[in-house]
Amino acid sequence: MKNGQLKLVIIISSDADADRLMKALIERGYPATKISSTGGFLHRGNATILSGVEANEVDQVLTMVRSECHARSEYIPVQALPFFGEGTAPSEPVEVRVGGAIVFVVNVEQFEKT
Ligand code: 2BA
Repeated sequence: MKNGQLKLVIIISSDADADRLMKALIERGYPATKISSTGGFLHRGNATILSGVEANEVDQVLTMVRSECHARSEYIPVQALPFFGEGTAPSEPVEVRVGGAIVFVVNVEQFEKT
């Protein structure tokens, strides 16, 4: 990385989408690190990808995120949700958005490689 304005792109996505996105990022020469993570709402495994890039590369990274991470709907039994808990009487499943990506772009104050 050069010494321009650096950005850290933080991407939270499903595991399956994250694998494809990692491949796409690396093939195009963007550095990326994948961390296993867990969603607080669904308690499912997901993946967090960190990619430190130049400010003028952020749009290209976001284009790849949009093409690899597609949102869809799933119906989850209400008992599986943390705020209802076990022992809740059965009722209609709840529609929840899964897949897709949550993206934060933050300024990097300092970058060092030792
Ligand atoms: P989870 O917290 O497990 O949330 C999974 C999906 O459940 C969310 O998808 C959303 O569609 C739904 N959901 C979450 N909280 C909800 C609520 N209080 N009521 C109704 N539905 C709710 P996404 O929004 O695409 O988020 C996917 C994952 O991204 C989240 O997994 C979480 O791990 C992360 N995430 C989302 N927003 C975040 C934020 N502001 N800060 C940090 N992590 C975030």
